[in-house]
Amino acid sequence: MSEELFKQMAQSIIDGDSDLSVELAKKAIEINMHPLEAITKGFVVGVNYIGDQFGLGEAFLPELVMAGEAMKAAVATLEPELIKLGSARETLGRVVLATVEGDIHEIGKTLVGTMLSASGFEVTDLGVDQPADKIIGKAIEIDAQIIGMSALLTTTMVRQREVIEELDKEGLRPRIKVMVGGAPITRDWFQKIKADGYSEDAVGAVKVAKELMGKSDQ
Ligand code: B12
Repeated sequence: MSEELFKQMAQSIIDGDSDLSVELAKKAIEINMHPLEAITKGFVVGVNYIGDQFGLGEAFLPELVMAGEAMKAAVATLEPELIKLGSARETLGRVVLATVEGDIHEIGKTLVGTMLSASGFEVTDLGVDQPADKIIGKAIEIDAQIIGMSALLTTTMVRQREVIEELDKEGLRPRIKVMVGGAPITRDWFQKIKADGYSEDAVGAVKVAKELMGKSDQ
């Protein structure tokens, strides 16, 4: 039963059918499927497929855009459920989250933000295409302990390093810790740019953020 639903979810993204992806997300809620399971085993499979096809030249920009919209709509439908299931008891820390300058991919970043909020972090999500000075300025303004940066393009991941270099120059680390992620981000890259934390998915992002706050046992 779930397997069939996962397949339909993936297909709705591949077809760029937002109405259907929202309907399937609602169905998942109805049958008490864990929202993260619906995202990772269903919808993400579809968006990854389209991404691969695009990379191979077998799918084109309009299809990528439609798939992105359908994915965004499905995740937005599941977000309130993720928040409800969250284990928030106290404020674990303040996080400024952004997709770096030149990059407009927001789905993964938003999912990381939702999971962090659901787990008790106060998240200020600046959105996409955010330059270093905006990210750092906001972190200072709200006295954030963590900056989380998403980058989905190999051409924009270098922006993560720029923010870290700027923080170092201003003497703002280790007061502000930096966590990085996004599809092209690897452990190698994270070590190379001397970030404080890295995760390849939203569940791992929560774990890393807790570790950075010295609260890994919660
Ligand atoms: C959907 C999509 C789009 C949508 C985005 C819609 C939106 N509102 O976000 C649109 C159509 C706008 C788009 C545009 C482009 N895209 Co695009 N896109 C994708 C696609 C298919 C899926 C991305 C996605 O949402 N995945 C689902 C989410 C849940 O996963 P995620 O983002 O990876 O996030 C998870 C983790 O990475 C991690 N994470 C993410 N952020 C963070 C942050 C922190 C702090 C942490 C700890 C963890 C973390 O946790 C998340 C949740 O598990 C990818 C392919 C892929 N497989 O990644 C291509 C892809 C990223 N795009 C690509 C390209 C080339 C483009 C364009 C340049 C195309 C063009 N010619 O115009 C433009 C770039 C525009 C720009 N300036 O940014 C390439 C990048 C290639 C490269 N080597 O750089 C990819 C890989 C496709 C491909 N195979 O060629 N894209």
